[in-house]
Amino acid sequence: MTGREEPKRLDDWRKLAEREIKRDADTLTWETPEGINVKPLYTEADLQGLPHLGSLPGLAPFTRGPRATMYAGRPWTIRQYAGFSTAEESNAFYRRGLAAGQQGVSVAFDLATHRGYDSDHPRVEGDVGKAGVAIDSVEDMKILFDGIPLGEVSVSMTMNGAVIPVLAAFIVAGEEQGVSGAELSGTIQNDVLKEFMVRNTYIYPPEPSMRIVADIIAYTASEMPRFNSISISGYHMQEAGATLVQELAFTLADGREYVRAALKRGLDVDAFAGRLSFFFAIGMNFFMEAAKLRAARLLWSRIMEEFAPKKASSLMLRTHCQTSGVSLAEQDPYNNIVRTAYEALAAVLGGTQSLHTNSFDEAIALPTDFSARIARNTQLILQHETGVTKTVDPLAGSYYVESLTAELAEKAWALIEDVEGRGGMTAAVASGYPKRLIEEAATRRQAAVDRGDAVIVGVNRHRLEEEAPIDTLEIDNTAVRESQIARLERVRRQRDPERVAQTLARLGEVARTGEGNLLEAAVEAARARATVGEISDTLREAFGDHAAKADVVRDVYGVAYAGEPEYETLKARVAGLKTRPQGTPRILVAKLGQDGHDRGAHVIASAFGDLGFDVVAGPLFQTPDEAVDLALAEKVHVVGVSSLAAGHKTLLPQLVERLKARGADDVIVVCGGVIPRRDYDFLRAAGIAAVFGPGTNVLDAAQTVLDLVEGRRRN
Ligand code: DCA
Repeated sequence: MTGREEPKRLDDWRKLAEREIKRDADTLTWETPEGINVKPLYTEADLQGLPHLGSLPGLAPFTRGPRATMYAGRPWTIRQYAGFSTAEESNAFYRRGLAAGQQGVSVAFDLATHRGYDSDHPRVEGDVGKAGVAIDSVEDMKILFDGIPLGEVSVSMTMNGAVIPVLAAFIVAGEEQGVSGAELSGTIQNDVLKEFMVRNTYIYPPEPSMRIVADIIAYTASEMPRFNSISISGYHMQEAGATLVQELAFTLADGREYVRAALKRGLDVDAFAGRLSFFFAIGMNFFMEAAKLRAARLLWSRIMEEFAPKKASSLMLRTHCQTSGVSLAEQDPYNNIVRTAYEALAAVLGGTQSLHTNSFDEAIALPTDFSARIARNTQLILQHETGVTKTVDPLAGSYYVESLTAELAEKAWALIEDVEGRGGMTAAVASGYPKRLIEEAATRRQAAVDRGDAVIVGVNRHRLEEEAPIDTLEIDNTAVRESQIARLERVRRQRDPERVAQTLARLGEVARTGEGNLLEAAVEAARARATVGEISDTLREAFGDHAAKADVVRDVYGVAYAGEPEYETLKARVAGLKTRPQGTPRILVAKLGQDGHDRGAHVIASAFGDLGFDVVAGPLFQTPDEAVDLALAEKVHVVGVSSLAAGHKTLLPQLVERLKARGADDVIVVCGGVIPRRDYDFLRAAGIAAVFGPGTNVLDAAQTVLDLVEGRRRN
């Protein structure tokens, strides 16, 4: 069919279609959260005038892939993100994975390490070894990679806040394994802007944080040419609720900002641009996700053209992808295997270089050997059994996917320009603009799920009457902490204290004066066995700590529900309390420990606020004592703790105890987030009035909290 004949034939199709469905064919158009109207039919006419068509893989602008042969030449890297408990346990887990077909390592650190605290620091009691592996010094790092040849296996490390001490410890562990910096291959995340926006494992304020990024780019460009200096990440934005357009735009705008920071530091663009890498989430909107990666490559080459590089590889976007964590459900968890497989296929059809597939139990706990095997095999089966590796960019030319690629690129470009108009990403992040857009999108998404407009099988449709429990991994946080503390003490006993003091003093000087490279100075300190906490504290003294302000988005959740009887009834009940003795119900939405995942807390704060509750949004990283102080000062009826990083069994009982000790046992404590069912009884026995696991309908949660406030329910 030629383009010219199309309009007439399309009319015929429309008539036929409307006869089939007995309504207007336009009612089949689906408006996605990105604001893209997905039509039921795409034709050759949709390709007309698309500016990006006709390119080839391996050649700029790389829409069809960064390599000429893509997976036909070499399949993507199966790189599973993992880490928990001690370095010994994580090392054994990596070795089992590599023996079973995994091709690269990706380290998950615990939150104490992320935030630059040694395992013996009092603020991290509930966090050590929980959501990742605890690393306090080079000695831990050496154990982590024992028997894994660092010159051969590439290692990615998700580290942003404490990136200087952790990368320094990695470099020294390599050295002591006989592998020089020049031989090390891998990636460091080192993407701090998205930490301020969504992930929250920052330590220092934005400006010195950007200097850290630039120093690492400079150091790796000269000393570690095989190492990717940064992994510019949209993943956490999508996890926090961003639409795909927001994820694309903010990630690429972040990338532009890092390039500017490196150039400002005097680097030549071609000296570092080829080692910038990216990281995207792959959710359930299958074709849109594949198109997103194609659009990302197209837009990145457009952005990089501005800096006039001479090497074509400087225009190239290479990326890691991870299947979406938020798309997984606690309910009917084996469905997650299927979700992950579809997402993996979308990532591969989009042309990812490296991929992590989530384990089906990740909505609830850390993966077991069994769930990790299925996740790994999901990729091995894709690589070896399906034939998807045989042809480069197989979706090219699809009317639908090419249209989506163009539309995503166009919409993301408009948002990138919008950010540019606000002075670039650092300024936009400081103003809270991207964070606000993402939170609004997250709140809208939650409302769509709660209303059943967005279907999740096993959660809001086809829910099982009874869930069979699954085996999940539990970390004995106290035992890990004790063993870390014992090793820390040994390290401190065995090192030369003078050398430690000297190297830390030098690091402090580099930080204060701006002369010299922070990573270079930290490598010296790591060689002397200065710990992650000591190196971070030295930088804290020079740079200060960053504290974010907690804001509550208003009138998004409520708007999505306006007129719904259930919502209106609840709102009336809340309003009715105003005139009763206790007054308007007040809730503190609290985050305890180093867990910075605040999407759930924001959605709850926003929804409860719209329902008429007085909401106090607590700051991140509170100790139980600090949360109690705030609860009493604000005279709240309820403390709602959002916990996503497994600290609940340590921190929640402490919170209840502290409230009691202050004579405030009438304050109701509830919690929600990633909390395995097996912990519910424990928490209830510890005095938690209600537990809301993943997939809880927000209105149900609000109703329970209201019942508790009205004294209708007692646990
Ligand atoms: N033919 C020949 N060589 C190829 C081909 C091909 N078709 N495809 C890739 N290669 C080469 C690459 O050039 C590269 O070699 P180089 O480093 O010397 O240039 C090597 O094979 C590895 O391939 P690559 O595509 O770079 O894959 P990875 O090493 O896995 O790196 C990347 C992927 C996204 C760049 C990296 O930043 C990464 O691994 N990120 C992971 C981030 C992460 O794990 N985050 C966790 C949340």
